[in-house]
Amino acid sequence: ADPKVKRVLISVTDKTGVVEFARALHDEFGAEIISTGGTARVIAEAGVPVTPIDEVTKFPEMMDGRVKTLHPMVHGGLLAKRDNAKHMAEAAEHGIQMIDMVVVNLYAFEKTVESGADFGTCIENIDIGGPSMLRSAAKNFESVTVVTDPETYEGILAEMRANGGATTRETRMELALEVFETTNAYDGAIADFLFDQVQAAHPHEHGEGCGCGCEEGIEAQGEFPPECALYMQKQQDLRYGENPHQQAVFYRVDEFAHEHSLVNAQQLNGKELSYNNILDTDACWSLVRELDEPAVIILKHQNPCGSATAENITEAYDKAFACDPKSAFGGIIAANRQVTLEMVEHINENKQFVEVLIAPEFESAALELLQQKKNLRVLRTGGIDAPAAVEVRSVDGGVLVQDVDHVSEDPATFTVPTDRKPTDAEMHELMFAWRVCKGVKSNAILVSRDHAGIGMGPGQPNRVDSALLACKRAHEACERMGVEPKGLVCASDAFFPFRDNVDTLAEWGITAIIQPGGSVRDEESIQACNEHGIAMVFTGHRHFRH
Ligand code: 93A
Repeated sequence: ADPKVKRVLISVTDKTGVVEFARALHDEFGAEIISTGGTARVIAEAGVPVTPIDEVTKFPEMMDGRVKTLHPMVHGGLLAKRDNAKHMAEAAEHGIQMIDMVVVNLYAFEKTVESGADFGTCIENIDIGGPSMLRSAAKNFESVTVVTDPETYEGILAEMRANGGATTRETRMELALEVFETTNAYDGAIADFLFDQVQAAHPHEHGEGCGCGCEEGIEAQGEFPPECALYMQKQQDLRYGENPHQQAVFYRVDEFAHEHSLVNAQQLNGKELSYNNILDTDACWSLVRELDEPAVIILKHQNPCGSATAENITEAYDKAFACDPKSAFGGIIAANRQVTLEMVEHINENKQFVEVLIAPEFESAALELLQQKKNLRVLRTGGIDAPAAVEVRSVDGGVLVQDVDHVSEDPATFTVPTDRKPTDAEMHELMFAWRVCKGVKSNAILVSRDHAGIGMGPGQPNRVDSALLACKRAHEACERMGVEPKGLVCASDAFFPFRDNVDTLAEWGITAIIQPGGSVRDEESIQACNEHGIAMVFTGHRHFRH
């Protein structure tokens, strides 16, 4: 038969409903109530008879309450197996009486941490005795009922009333499970807290992979992931994948698509899109949509090797092409305005071999000229809405879903930590570089001049290498264009961990820098800028692209 609840130990921080519970246990079931300091006081004041814990342990609560219930009189009474003669004989020998029910909730550790309490207070609020009792009772759920949530008091009383003053085994086992879930979460919170403290004691470069959890401080916005069945419909069988020995298919997902998505673009000319065409066109189209002024992006292998904004789309194309004509060969072109005949004529004059040209619209004469090249894939999106809200990538055995990365930060929130502030012209240029840099693979450095991304340093695992590449390309571009390498500004997708990036950029004549900031060694980079007379802007946002 289920053991009747005759002796109950109550020790709670959250005292909600505890008096009523204790009264019912005493009045209706004749249970003896044992309790610790504060809890005993509350119960006694309400007129319910209660045995103070020190009468049971024959020890006073000591060390500011750190040791109250940690005693064999308590734990023996909880852990002894009632059907084990040896256990019961040992209990009898030492005068240990059985405890049939434990009612415990823990020191509010998490609340204490959240309240911003000092370190010592947080430590003091690590409950040791409480979890110990919970665990002892839960382990011995065959005989002991363990209650840790005031919300369950009523239900437990009801069950005892219906079950001759005992709980059922099923309930005790469920309660035991609840206990280990609770103590598991509780220990997790303590470990998180100490982890932060240990990390704080060892300054390090915060950033991706630093492992300190600083990344987790960023809250996801709104409902996420969006309600989505991920229903995929085959859009197109592809001839092959990234390489000819790989098979591939292109699927559409209606939930992700909108009117002007790549997946809905109308192909007006050219061969079938290949796997790599689709990938690169997507990157190119996504990036050109970030720019408000007439803009052209020329992209190769996921990176914008040409990027520019201008008064009109033809001029934007000319400037984008001039960034790096060699890399532009075999690239993708995306325009954020109607493609003009003039622009197509310029593409032809440059003898630029183009894989895909994507734009919202095409002048009819422009299209006619394009259609003379039967291989050139021409995609018309019909408009230029904001890109889709979510992005999905596959990993081994799963998929990753995230919000699409937009440059949505408000420039009014940017700060300038350097002695020299950027001039208006520099600030304008920096904003262009910042937007385009988002589309460059990390570590990304983009050097721009006159609203053209003339130097790109993509994908290097070492930011100084990215910076060097970008500067070198920018200088080559200036030489080709026959202009002085002046008025060069630079954007970095993530912060500078050391001042060497600034020193490198200074050597190549960069006058202004835009970057997120947030390194523990920001001061060194600021110092370097001040030495070189560089103006630097912190955006507080980073734009990794992996
Ligand atoms: O400081 S403790 O870790 N040491 C103990 O021996 C002990 N026994 C119970 N904390 C201990 N408790 C906790 O005290 C309980 O988990 C409960 O949260 C709290 C109730 O204290 P009081 O009855 O004095 O309000």
